[in-house]
Amino acid sequence: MKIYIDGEFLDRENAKVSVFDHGLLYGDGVFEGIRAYNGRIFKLREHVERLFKSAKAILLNLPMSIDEICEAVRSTCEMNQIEDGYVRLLVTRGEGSLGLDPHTCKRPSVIVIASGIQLYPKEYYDRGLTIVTAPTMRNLQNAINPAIKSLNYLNNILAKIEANNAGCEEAIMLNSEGFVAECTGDNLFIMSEGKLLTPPLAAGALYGITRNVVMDLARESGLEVMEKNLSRYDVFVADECFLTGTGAEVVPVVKVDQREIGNGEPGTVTRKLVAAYHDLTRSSGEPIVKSG
Ligand code: PXG
Repeated sequence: MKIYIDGEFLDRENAKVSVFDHGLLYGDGVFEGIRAYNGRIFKLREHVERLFKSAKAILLNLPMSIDEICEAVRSTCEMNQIEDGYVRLLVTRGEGSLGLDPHTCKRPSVIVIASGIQLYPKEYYDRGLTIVTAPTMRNLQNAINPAIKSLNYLNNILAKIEANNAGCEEAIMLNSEGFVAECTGDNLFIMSEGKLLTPPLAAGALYGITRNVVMDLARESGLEVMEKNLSRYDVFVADECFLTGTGAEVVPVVKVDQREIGNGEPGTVTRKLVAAYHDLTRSSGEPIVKSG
């Protein structure tokens, strides 16, 4: 395995960052999780553009252009002969002093790790997930805005631990007003009265790339799609519920806080979107090996 760090490819044993890197000391940095399917990187540019927005929001000037970062991701996949895989792209503030002032950091580090993918068990898709609401709420918009995909993921990690303690894989996170924001690493959708609904981004969600793709796919299939504030009640009484994310793709939810959703089985619209998303991932994307 070769890992990309600041323009060099290093063996796993030698791929290291300094203990003075503010990414480690303070979670000061940003990241993306990207998938490759069939020798192509899915929505590469969208992920890199979101990385730039996250970096801008934390006043981190990337030492490379969007095209250069796309190329670093592609070449790391090629170097590791990735066909189907998971890519972690991250930028740390870089090495600095022990104090938290980022001005002491000399240069941000760009790291790309391309690995094989640990797929979610097939039964999650066949039978659907059981989830709970986490006691830990989503960060406030004026704290670390949840749209920033920062290296400080403790907000989500706490909620993930709460999900695991309840015997679940995922948990709904509410915002400070009590509306559904999203899950710990996935956006949330429901089907209600024939419409596909998802919380607006202002409810405190990540601007999910899978969320966008799924909204487009649903609209193309003739469904009405709306962003709407959702309460836990709205989720409990929904006809269908599913989550979207790069790792999970589209995954049905059949039980929330002990309430069965719909008839307790993955819904028909959900199943269609699972299949449509699957097809799109296998038929589009940035080729890893350049032809010609
Ligand atoms: N919300 C949050 C908080 C996320 O971190 C998503 C939604 C889905 O966004 P995309 O753009 O992927 O559709 C994410 C991203 C993992 C893992 O290993 C997944 C994410 C983040 C970090 C790790 O499963 N999901």
